[in-house]
This record gives sequence, structure tokens and C-alpha cells, in this order.
Amino acid sequence: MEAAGKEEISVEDEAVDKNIFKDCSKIAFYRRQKQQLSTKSTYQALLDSATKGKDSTKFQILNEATKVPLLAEVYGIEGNIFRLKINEETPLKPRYEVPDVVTSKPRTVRLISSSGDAGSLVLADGKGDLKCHITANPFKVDLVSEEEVVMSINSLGHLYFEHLQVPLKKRRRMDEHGENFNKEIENTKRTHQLKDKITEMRNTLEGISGLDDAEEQISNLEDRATKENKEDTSVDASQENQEDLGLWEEKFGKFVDVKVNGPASIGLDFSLHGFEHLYGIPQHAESHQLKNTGDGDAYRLYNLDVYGYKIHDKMGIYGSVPYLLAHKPGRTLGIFWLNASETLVEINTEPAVKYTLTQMGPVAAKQKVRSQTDVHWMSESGIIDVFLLTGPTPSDVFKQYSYLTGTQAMPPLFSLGYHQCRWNYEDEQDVKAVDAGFDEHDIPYDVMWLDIEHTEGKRYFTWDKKRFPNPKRMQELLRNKKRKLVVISDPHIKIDPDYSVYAEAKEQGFFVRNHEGGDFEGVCWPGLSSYLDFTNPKVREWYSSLFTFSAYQGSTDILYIWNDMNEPSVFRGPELTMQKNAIHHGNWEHRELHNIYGFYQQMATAEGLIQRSKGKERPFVLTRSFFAGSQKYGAVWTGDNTAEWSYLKISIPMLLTLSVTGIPFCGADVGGFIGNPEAELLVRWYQAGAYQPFFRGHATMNTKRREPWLFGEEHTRLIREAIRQRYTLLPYWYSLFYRAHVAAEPVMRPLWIEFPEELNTFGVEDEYMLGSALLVHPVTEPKATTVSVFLPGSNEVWYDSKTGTHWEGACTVKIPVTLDTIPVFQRGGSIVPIKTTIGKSTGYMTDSPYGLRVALSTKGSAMGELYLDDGHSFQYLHQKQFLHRKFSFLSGVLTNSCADKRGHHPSKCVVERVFVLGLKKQPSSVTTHSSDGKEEPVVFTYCTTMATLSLEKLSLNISADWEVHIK
Ligand code: NBV
Repeated sequence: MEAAGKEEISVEDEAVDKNIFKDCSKIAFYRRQKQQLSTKSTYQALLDSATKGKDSTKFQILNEATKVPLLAEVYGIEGNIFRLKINEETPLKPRYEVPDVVTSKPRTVRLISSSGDAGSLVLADGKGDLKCHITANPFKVDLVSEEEVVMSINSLGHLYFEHLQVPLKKRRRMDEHGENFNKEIENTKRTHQLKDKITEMRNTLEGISGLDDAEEQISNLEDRATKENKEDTSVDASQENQEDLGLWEEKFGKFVDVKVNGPASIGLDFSLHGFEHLYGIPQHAESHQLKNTGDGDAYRLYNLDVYGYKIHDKMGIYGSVPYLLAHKPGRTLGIFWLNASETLVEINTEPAVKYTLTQMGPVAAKQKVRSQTDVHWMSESGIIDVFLLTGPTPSDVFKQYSYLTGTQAMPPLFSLGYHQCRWNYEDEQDVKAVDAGFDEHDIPYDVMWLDIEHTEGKRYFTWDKKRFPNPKRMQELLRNKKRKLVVISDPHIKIDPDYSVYAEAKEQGFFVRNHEGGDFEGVCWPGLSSYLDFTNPKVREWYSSLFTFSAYQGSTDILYIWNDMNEPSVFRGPELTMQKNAIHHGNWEHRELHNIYGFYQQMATAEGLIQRSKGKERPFVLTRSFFAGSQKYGAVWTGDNTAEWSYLKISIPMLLTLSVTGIPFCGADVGGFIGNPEAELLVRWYQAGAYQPFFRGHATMNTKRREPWLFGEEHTRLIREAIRQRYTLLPYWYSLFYRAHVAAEPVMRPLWIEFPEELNTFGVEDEYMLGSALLVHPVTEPKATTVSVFLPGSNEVWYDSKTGTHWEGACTVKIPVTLDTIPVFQRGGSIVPIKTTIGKSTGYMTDSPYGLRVALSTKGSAMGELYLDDGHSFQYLHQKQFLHRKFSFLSGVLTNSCADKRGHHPSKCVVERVFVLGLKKQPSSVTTHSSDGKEEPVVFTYCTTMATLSLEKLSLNISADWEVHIK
């Protein structure tokens, strides 16, 4: 392989070297905030001078020590959301506010203000059941819902705000020259205000004459600012006398981070009253429920390329979603901390305590102290911009979050099939052989993947001519089997003037710059590379255009994209990423937006795929790095995991966490990327992966080949069966993704979402729900002969999907398992649509018949739905070309009716089979009834011992209204 990073990362090494990465003790802003907390200084809100604007209520907050004024803004947002923004009132220069994540402008609602007691201010939403109660001194905000304080902000006094300063060296120099320092500060601020104004003008004046002058002025100002910054970067020893505070310079190993803007970190605490269960803030290889963080052990949100990441660790890995949910019976809350710089989150739960007589004396005997969880957010820079999602139900919180950041893009149907990847499929011949292998072994699959070696020397958008001399021919081969191809496209661009992508980007100034003003250069797979600045809308537009068929030679419309290494990964960089003082569009330092870099690449890629089809086709883009809102652009996977049982096990909580933080289309490399899984582990991984949203087998180089048929006939059979189960359930998967797309319902759900009142579901992470109908408990232990499955819900009944055995809910059952068992249970009261015939790939299944699996509730009823469209275009959206059916089973009648009258997508498909679980009495007759009054008898099989009814050879059109009467 031609991989310049080989000496940096040994791809054979299995364990991550944690010394490459920082722990909290090595993060200066963490140390500073912790130190400051021990010498608590308080903030006071000046509520008397609060002003009410069109959208928000504003007031000043003063730090009693520094007296630097902060400006707080409280917004009420449609759908029971509050937003609190805190920034410096007049910062020396603008501070970064994360753009492009919050979808369009969220509609604000007018908050009604009244003054409370002792100089406090109360802001209530229109209905008056939600209130923000702001206390002046010390500054605190209580979120009150139905007269109950559910959350307090800054009640622990952790509000922390480092205001931007002029470096001490510069101050001294000015003193020496008798210059007025304060005047200079004012001038600097004015300069920045002027710059802002001009930018504003530029936006409004686009295309109008005179713009050139404005541009020139801007450029002069920018030059001046850059020059000033440069002068300021030399650090004064006395200013840095407390070196470990890392104010203007921070060392990590051989790396020195020089901070032209000095310290700029922010922090704030949130106390959640009565809450003990928190979830979210991916990505960590950790349990689903957030743990208490001890000293120096905060959850880190900093996108990093961590090969073979350690599990049960809070270190930052590939992606970050600074959003968490808190849950207790009766209420779910969300806190979305919109900040893209390095962020740390501390969690501390104090459980409820009942004091006894002996411990506390008679007065306290009856006292029950409510549990409380404190969350402390700290970010390296930017502003405080936090959204409080008030629920009250989990699904309300999902909707509120999706209102801000968008829902899952509707995936093309093929992407819900099985994907076959390897680093690397060597050449066209290899692709052909692997593709044929699936057919020979009668295993369905949809997508073949090509890793970095398919390119000419890791120049993305090119093909290695020897290995892939005729990429179109190869794609035709796949197309003929209604299959697709995904190829990799990383953000680093090989420095090679003969490489047109490089040359063009270089010429246009599309790369991230270093702090000296040149293009940033770092080592990655192609050797020395520059990195596209995806934060620049012009770069995104250009990058998108690279995917047009004419620009991307050898690509066809069955080719889709995989974005890797986009944390970004930089082999010789600090923590294997980009220097924080690299410069992006708008002169922003990389530190401000590090966590959103990968988000932008996926955004531009998805846009490119849409554009190449002239807006007609849905894109598919897999990304390794992500941020809040990445769901709008495709799928995410959990990076370089290892072929060990513990990694199979942790994939469940990792995916559950992504799922509840708005990223439902997620998966983990099946088999484990690093190392060689034994056959049993591989089978178990396929069985788990078949029931996880993104289902792809992948392996690193130098691992043994592991296509599903290489482990003996029996293992091939088991893998085939697992993949076939996936394809059987395709209609259910697709319908779940539709719900995720339109209503922000996670596809893979922790039990607490479905059973929000049941405490014993809150910590479950070895099993989960797929939608609301299926409970899956993958086997994640070697040589398992039983698994203990918790079946929740005291009024529920659960059916083993394979055997039909049923149990009442609220119990743990020990299920015997063999290597062919995938413990899946259908919830009584649900109807699951399936396909009864499976094809080579999803494309072959468009017209294949449906089946309905009806599992009756304790009351003998059931409900379900099916969503269907062409599976690839946007016609469902623009032309309402979709079919949304509702199934219900009530008093012995199974009904198929329309769930959404707006949709029209006639289908020839029929429901061929109906299987009813839990039918207590043998029917005397079964008849079908069409909407035109036609009635026909049905041959049926009833099994008394299992209480199951099977109807076969039906021919009921899926898109028509009909009933089946069971008497
Ligand atoms: O492109 C090669 C690999 C890829 O197969 C893997 O899935 C990514 O997570 N990539 C990382 C870069 C090299 C990792 C050592």
C-alpha cells in the first residue's frame, strides 16, 4: 500500500496508545475552570435594566470580580423550548457562534415577563405552564414546569466566561509608548464592529456596484487584524508565568498550541431535579446511561481518529453531539449545548436519600431528599448558547431536538440492505469474485465498498488504473444485479500540482490555512496533503460539483460516497488532528469549529450527490465524523472497533446513544475492523448487525479474508440466515426510517423510551427495541447456552419471533440459545410487515409479496403500519408518491386501511401471508372482504398448543382497503 502514515499508525497494533491523546489533566481550560471554582466568584444579573426585544429578553450579567459585563438573552422557541445565550457584551472581537446546525430560524414565541420577589424576573410562555425564573444575585435561572422546578442553571455557581483580552506584551508596549490602552481596546472593538457591518453590507449588497470598494476595505481591515494578531502571538513570559494555566500557549508533548486570542473558555452548570438517569453526548465507547464523572474524568467531546479505541472510556472519539437527555418517570428533558469547540461534560448524580431516625434525628426522619443530577459543561471557546428542551415525554424531546437540528434524511432503500466492505477489495477481479460469491452462496447483499486503495495514490475522485482499469464496466456488473458501489472520499488532498482537484483548490484558496497564512499541510494517507475548508460555503459548492458525472470520471449513478478521516485526521498533528490555530474561512481558528468539520464534509458530499442527479435522487453518504444535525446528510458508523466480544457488546449502547441524540442511521463494523474474529464471534456479529440500522461488514488490511462463506458450511448458513432475516424485515425497517424522517422517532430504541414509567428499563443496554414492536437481545457472549432477557411492561405480552412461545411482561426469562438463535421478541399488540420472498438485493424485492406478523395483546388486538415509495427518489416528498397503510386487528377483524390520504403510489404487491400469534380460540371460518363487498373464504391452519393462526396463499393487494374476518 502507498500509505504515508504507515510509520505513524501501525495498522497491526490493536490497542490504542492513550498517550497520544489528552486526558483532562492535560487540558488547560479544564484546569483553569477547576481552579477558578475553588475560588468562587459570583455573577449578578442586572434585571432592572432587562429589555424586551422582538425575539428575546436581554439583560446584563456582571462578574463581581472582573466587572466585565456579559449579555444574556432568553428566547422562547416554539414547541416548549427555551434558549439561553450568554456572550460578552462588547467582546474585543466577535466570538464564534455555530452556524448551519440549527435548521432555518427556529420560530420564537413571545415570553410574558413579570417581576418576581426580591428583584427576580419571571418569563412565562403563552400558556403559563412553563416559566424561566431568573434570580438576580447570585445569578441563577430556574426552569419551572407546572409549578415544579425541574432544572436550575448556575445554582452551583459554575458560570465561567473568559473575556477576550489584549496580550500583556502588547499592553506593556503601549504603556511604554504612552499610548492609551483603553482607547486602543475601544478602537479594536470599533474595528471589529465595522468589520461586522461591512460583512452585513456585503450580504445585502451582493451583486450591487460599490461592492468592490467594500471588499477592499474588508480586505484592508482583515490584513490589519491578521498583522495585529501576528504581533501578539509572541508570548510574554510573565503573562505565562503560570504556565500550566495555558492561557496564551499550551504544550502537549512536542506540540505547542499558540493562542492568538488567549483564553476564551466558557462553562455553566445545570442541576436536574429528581433525575438520576442521563443519556447522550456521543461519541464515547461507553455505557448508554451516562456515568458519574470522577475527578479528571469528564466526558470529552473532541473529534479524534482513535484506532482501536479503548472501551468503557470517556475519551473523545470520531464525532460529537453536545446534547444530553435526562429522564425520570413523568418527564424527559434535553440540554443542547450548541458549541463546536473542544467540550467537556461532568456528571454528578446524588441519588434520593431517605434519612433514618438514627442518622438525622426526629425532624429528618420523614424527610426524603430528591435525587439530583448536576451537569457541568465546559468549552474551550465560543459563546454559551444552550437550548433547554422541556419534553415532557421522550417523543416530545425528540421532536423538539429535531425541530432545531432536523430529522434523519430518508435513506434510499438499498442502504438498509447489507453492505460488504474491506480495506481493500483489491481490484475489479476481486470485486467480481466477491460479488459472485454472494450469489453462489445465496446470500443477499446490496452494496460493494471500495476503500482508499481504489484511487491513484490516494487521490480521491480518481481510480487506480491497474486495479480498476474500467470502473464503469465494474459498476455495470453491479447494476445488473441491482446493486450499488460505495467509494471512499477523504477530506485531505494530496499536494500534487498535477492532481486537478489539488490544483484547482489551491488556486481558489480552498484549503484550511496555517496561522502564518499559507495552506495548512499535514500528513495523511497520500503523504503531504492540504485539507479542504468545508466550513466555506464556496468550497462546499465546489466540492459538491466534483461529484457530477462529467467531473468524476468513471462514476455512475450507482456510486455513492463514504467520508472517512474527517475529524480531521492528521498523522503528525497533535492528538492526530489539526493544529487548533489553523485558520478557516472568515478567519476563524480551527479550535472554534473543530467538532463541526466532518459535519460540513458530509453536508457537501450529500449535496453533491443530489446535484449530480439534478435534484432527483436521494444521496447515501456514510461519515465517520459527525456533529449535531449530521442525520440530515446520511449515516454514521462507530469507526475502528476490534474483533473482540467486548466490542460487539459495546456496539449496542454506542448505537443507542447515537439513536437518542438524533442520529438513527448508525452501525458498527460487523466482525470488528481490527483483528480476526473467530467464526462464532463473526456469526454473532452478523446476527446483531442484522438488527442494527446500518449493516456493514468491514475489515482492516492485513486481516484474513472473511467473506461470509469462508468459515465452513454451517457458519455460512448461519450468516445467510441472519442476513435473510434482515431482508425479510425490510418493509418494517423502511417504515421505521420513515417515522424517523417525519417524526424524529429513533429506529433503534433503548427500552426506557418505550417504557418511560418503568424504572427497571432505565439502565438496560444489552437489549433494545426496534421501533415499538420488536425487542432484540443479541447474544454477545462466547459459547452462550442461555441468555437472560428482560421483557418489560406489566400489561404486556411478548412472543418469541421464532418459536411463538409467549411470556407476560415485567419478567426476566432465561432463553436457551444455540448458535442459530437470534433472540427477537414481538410485542403483543403489534403488526410487523415483512417480505415473504427474498431477492439477490433489495432491488429484486420491489414486487415481492408481503406478509403480516400479527402479535395479539392481552386484549386480543394489534396495530401496525407500512410505508412504501419508490425507494430512491424525492417523489414521495414533491409528488406525494408514497403509500402509507395502517393495519389493525380488533375483535377478530384484520383491517388494511389508508394511514395518509395525501399519498398515492399504487403497488402491484400483495399480502400473501398472515401469521397471528396469541389467538386463543380456533376459528370456525376465515374470510377476506374487499372494499367492493366481495367475500372469499381462506384456508387456514391453527395450532392449539402455540395459539397461532396461519393464513397462506392470500392475494390481498397491499394498497387496497380490505378486511380479514376471523370468526
Ligand atoms: O481507509 C482506511 C480505513 C477505513 O477502512 C476505516 O474504516 C476507517 O475507520 N480508515 C479508517 C483509515 C485507516 C485506519 C487505520
